[in-house]
Amino acid sequence: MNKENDFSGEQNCEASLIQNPGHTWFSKINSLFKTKSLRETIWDELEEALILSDVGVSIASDMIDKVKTDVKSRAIHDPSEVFDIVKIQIKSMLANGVDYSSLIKSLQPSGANNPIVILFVGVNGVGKTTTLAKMAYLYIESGHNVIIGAADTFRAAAIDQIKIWGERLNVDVVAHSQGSDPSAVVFDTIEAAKARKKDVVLIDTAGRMHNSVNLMEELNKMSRVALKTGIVQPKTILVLDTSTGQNGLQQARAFLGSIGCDGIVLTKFDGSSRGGVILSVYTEFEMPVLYIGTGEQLQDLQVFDPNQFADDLFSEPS
Ligand SMILES: Nc1nc2c(ncn2[C@@H]2O[C@H](COP(=O)(O)OP(=O)(O)OP(=O)(O)O)[C@@H](O)[C@H]2O)c(=O)[nH]1
Ligand SMILES: [Mg+2]
Repeated sequence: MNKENDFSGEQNCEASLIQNPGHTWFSKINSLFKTKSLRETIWDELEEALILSDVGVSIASDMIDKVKTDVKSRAIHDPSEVFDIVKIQIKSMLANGVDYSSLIKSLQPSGANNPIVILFVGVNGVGKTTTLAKMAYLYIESGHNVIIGAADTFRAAAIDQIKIWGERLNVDVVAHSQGSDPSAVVFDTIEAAKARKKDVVLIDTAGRMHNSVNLMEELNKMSRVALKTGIVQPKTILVLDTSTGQNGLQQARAFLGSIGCDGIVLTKFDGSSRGGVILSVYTEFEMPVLYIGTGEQLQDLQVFDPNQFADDLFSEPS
């Protein structure tokens, strides 16, 4: 992993992602090109393999068109050379010309008395609360002081869950009672952060509301309330679940509506056969994946480095 992109410490930098079972979704593509000559059906087989791993139909066919054009214009016949072109295409789609290090840096606190505030949003059960805890861990590891706001007031169990993470992390959790106004929790958490000299405010939100209030309106209100405390613009991290594939992207789009986000975390990458969805995230949200969740433990969050990731995808498992 690229250390420049990692403000968190060393713990998640070393492991090769290919060690992870989540990456079996690309092994089919690896095997397609292990032949002596290019068979006519290769493009259909490649398209099928991409779609089965949830790359998305239009992205898959677009990618194949580009590879085909390149192969034709350079008169390539060797399957391994074609495979190299596929890899280059995938790398460029993952990178999207995005400056990852500045995006990661934008999630760093800017200094005393002006804590960074991050709202974790996403549909039910995608892993918002767990991701918040994992990011809290990263911030703590890199020397920051974190406070958590329990703004998922929809279920009492959600408040208990985040309190348990707070105890494990030894971090204060500001909570109100079930059913209370999430924006009030946001306000109180930021005020507490200022009073207690915390520089990172992480806000857990609900995937649905206890009343008929539109969720988007509620998220907007939380942002407005945060701004009223005098801090800089709060950040929004969208959490997506890999195992829900293309469907999950559509749900998240409906959920977020016109609200943008400042970063995306793709959870449950471990063990999912739909990892190809990572190639569609940018197209859907115009925001790349910044982190990948690879398990249920605090350490199971990896900074996403597109080049390293693509190399890992195609390296032979040892
Ligand atoms: N394997 C795996 N499980 C994960 C990952 N992230 C979260 N989970 C699990 O997914 C389940 C749901 O996670 P939560 O963090 O509670 O999800 P949530 O979005 O906060 O859920 P709601 O608050 O109900 O909307 C839990 O069992 C987590 O342990 C991941 O990266 N990998
Ligand atoms: Mg939750």
